[in-house]
Amino acid sequence: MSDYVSGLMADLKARNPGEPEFHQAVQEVAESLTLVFERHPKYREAKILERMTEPERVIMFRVPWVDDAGEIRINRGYRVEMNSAIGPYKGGLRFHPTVNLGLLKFLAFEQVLKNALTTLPMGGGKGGSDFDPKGKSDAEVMRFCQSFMTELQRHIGPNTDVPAGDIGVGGREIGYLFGQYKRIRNEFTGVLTGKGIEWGGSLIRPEATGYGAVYFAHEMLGTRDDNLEGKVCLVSGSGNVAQFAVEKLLDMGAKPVTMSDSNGFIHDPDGIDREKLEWVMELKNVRRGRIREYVEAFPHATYTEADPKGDHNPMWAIPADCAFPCATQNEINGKDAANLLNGGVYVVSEGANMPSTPDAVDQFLSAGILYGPGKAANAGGVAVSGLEMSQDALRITWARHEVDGRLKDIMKAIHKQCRETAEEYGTPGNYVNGANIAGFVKVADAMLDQGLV
Ligand code: NDP
Ligand code: 2IT
Repeated sequence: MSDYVSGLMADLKARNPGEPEFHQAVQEVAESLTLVFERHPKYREAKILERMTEPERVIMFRVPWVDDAGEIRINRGYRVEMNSAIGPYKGGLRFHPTVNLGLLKFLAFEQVLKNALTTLPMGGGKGGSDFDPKGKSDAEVMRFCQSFMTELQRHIGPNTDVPAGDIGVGGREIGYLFGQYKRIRNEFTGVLTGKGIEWGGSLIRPEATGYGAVYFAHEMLGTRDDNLEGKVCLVSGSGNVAQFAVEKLLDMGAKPVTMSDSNGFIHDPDGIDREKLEWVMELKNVRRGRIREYVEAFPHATYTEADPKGDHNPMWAIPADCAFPCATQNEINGKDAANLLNGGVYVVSEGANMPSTPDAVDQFLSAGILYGPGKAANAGGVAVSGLEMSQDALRITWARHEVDGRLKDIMKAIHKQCRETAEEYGTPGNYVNGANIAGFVKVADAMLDQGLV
């Protein structure tokens, strides 16, 4: 690490104590940027990275609501408006008990660079709450969402800040949030993405992140004259991103064999086919059940309970060709990475944000496998959110094949930028450097153009 980067990191940690995920995300980017700062001292002199790591604005607020038993509950709401150099703040909302300011700063920081890679004009932000939708009734979720939006609405708008979904926030939550925004502001605008198709949503938005991560893997394999046909794939998670990653893997002729949730994973050596996937979608999206129920419906599969005290996740030790982590941050540690490599995995395409620890990333890079980091590989979701904003502004709806075609082109363009940038900076095949540098340079140049703001 250069003296400049170690100084910057020491300062960042002192200014932002107790935010380990934020430190981790910035450290990885700063290390990639050493190569840029050597060639272009102007970014260092203008303190671009120091400015990029300080949110333009953070909003924190009380979210009071009443549960079905009549008891008053208090949660904390957040919106981190990180960077608006290339467009309105854009990024998801996460509802999960682990949400805190540091976690959202990591996600918002990643989002800035990711959005820059999409080729669309979107700045970066992230928000959410420590509210846990699990086990809550629809009425409770609605009351929470209405209270959350009653405060958030004064800070967002279709040209200011456009939230969307993330963990714990799907179509149901976006619906309740949108309804309350419309009611308070008396305007029907594209203030959120991931909306229902009959009320301003875009076709392919629910599918986009999972599909995009598979398209990205397809592009990476293409550089080795290879493809996904017949490949055994490990997928983690069973939410929005995981479900549509599995669907697209099936379209591509691959064989997905695992899915998981925070309680454990299922392994189906026969492959999760379309019928089984449909069953999982019903389980997760309608019944809101647990993945362990899969083995009752499909007894050839096995279920392994997660061991919170374990030093690794045995799912990543299953022999396979490709891995698609689609659950959460830091779900692949150093031991898991070693197991993946030992098990024959040579493609990792990240549907989740920062699912691999720094140790895991180092191992993937040293092994020279095709490793697509989240900010490139999962950018398809926010890219189609950008397309949803365009359709809302034009008051039109594009056909499914039109949006899917644009998504494919965008994933191809992201892959090309990462690849060419990695090469330009002397680290061919390193998509981490490629993504970090290409995303940074686009935002940094816009910041230089716009002066010290
Ligand atoms: P969902 O809430 O739909 O699904 C999340 C899945 O991950 C669930 O299976 C959940 O299990 C599991 N999970 C969540 N937290 C943990 C945890 N701490 N440990 C183990 N498993 C966990 O969210 P999404 O599918 O939307 O998001 C998944 C990942 O993709 C996240 O990292 C998100 O930031 C990223 N992402 C999402 C995009 C989108 O468009 N939705 C876009 C780009 C990235 P359980 O039900 O037990 O909680
Ligand atoms: O992490 C992400 O890119 C998302 N959760 C999607 C953000 C969006 O605005 O669609």
